[in-house]
Amino acid sequence: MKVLVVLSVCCLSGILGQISNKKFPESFQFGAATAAYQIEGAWNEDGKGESMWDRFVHEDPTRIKDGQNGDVACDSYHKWREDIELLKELGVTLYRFSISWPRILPDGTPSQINQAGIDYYRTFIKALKEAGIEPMVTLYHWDLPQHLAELGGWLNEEIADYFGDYARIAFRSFGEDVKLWATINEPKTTCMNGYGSGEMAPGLKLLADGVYQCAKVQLLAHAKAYHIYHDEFAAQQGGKISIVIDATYNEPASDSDLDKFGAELETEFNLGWYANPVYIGDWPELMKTRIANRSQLEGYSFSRLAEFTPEEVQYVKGTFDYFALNMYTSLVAHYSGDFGIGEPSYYLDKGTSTSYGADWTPSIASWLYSYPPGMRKLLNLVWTKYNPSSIYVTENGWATDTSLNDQGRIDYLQAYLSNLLEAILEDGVNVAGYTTWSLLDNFEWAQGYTQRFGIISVDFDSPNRTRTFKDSGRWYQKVVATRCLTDSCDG
Ligand code: PNW
Repeated sequence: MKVLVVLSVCCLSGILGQISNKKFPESFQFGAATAAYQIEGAWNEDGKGESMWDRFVHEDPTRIKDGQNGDVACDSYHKWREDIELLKELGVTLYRFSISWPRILPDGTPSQINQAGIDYYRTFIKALKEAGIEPMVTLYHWDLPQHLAELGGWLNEEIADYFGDYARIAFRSFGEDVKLWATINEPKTTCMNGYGSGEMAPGLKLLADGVYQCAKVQLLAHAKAYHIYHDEFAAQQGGKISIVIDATYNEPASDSDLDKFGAELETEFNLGWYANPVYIGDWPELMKTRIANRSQLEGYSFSRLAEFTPEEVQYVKGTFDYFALNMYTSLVAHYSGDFGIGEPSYYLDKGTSTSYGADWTPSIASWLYSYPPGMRKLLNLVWTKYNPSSIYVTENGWATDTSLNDQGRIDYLQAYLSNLLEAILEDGVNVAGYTTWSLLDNFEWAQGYTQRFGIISVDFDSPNRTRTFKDSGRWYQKVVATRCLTDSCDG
């Protein structure tokens, strides 16, 4: 029995790697993240307009695994004081949350400003700052005003102009107190799930072309907000602004050149798709050539990849003050060979297939596996390829059931943070902060409340939406206090 225990400890640490016992630098900011639709509730209170997520869940509840919605969610619209108390108890100095666009502009346009919505966020931001917590504000975390969805949503280039008007109002209203802005959260997930698989709002299945158009419009919208901030506000307000990009680390399935190419394709069609236009300029070359070739063979006289004009390339290029990275999982990438010409699709354009490592730990979310070295490898890739002055890991977390004893989440966070720390100390990557996903259990989109990401649980059966620390919340609290991932750190 004893032998067995020793064996399992040895091998587990072999897979997970050693946990660093160095300290996080004093300047490193620990935080937590949430998003408006997932926590606020109050979906139609105090003048808030309807969002495309409100419409999506109400129109057909079977779209959500448990038939639930975000009408009440964590009720953070009313319970925000309690949320701030929890952040204080955790000891974090950074809180990433999002503003609901239709809460301040009910139909998405500046023609009607909902003062109650402005007041809500203003009060909240002031209270955060009084508590010594820096707000990191995302302007768009997937809750597009329904009126704009009806104009074509992220397929209509004019939405970039509407986004600019909204962003200006947000900078003007909150910019005195907000020094870290993020324009759009995970444009890839919005485009792939909202306009590709149809699993998320607005539920469209346009894998041949809609996904590319959506990417272009979101990048133009991001760039518009960036330029408005820098032209009209930055000199006075002195903040930073960027876009939040989600990415996987992609490990080649074998040492073969083809699988290495498969991993490169996977990276360019995911991370590069959004990072290249912003950090380098234009779509990745591999995407341009592959999609143009396939479009031609399919009979199109143009590329399905919604190309940028040279002016647009310049307009989007360089629109970042830091890199905001969401990182959860890794993939093993195989090159599939060029697919034959059939129904046009992003997946055929990409030409890869992916799987997960045999020794990676699966979570209850089908897409999320723990492979901690992926964090260090991806941070290095982002650092060297896109050359930002700093990186914030704006989301990273683990899905579990409702249990408060969430050792699996502790193991995941500890190993990922250890790899993040090594990227800082050993590799010289400037990771300035980390906001774990999530402060609270919340509405997990198409999965409803069946998958929990919080380090603090929420009782969705109680009208009080009672919050309770999980084991991982207590663990994180200690890490934040000691800046150390183990029982005792060097120095
Ligand atoms: C993020 N993937 O989405 C979102 O920003 C959050 O709103 C969400 O709750 C959280 O992750 C957990 O799902 C992602 O497939 C969705 O790699 C899918 C992936 C990554 C992030």
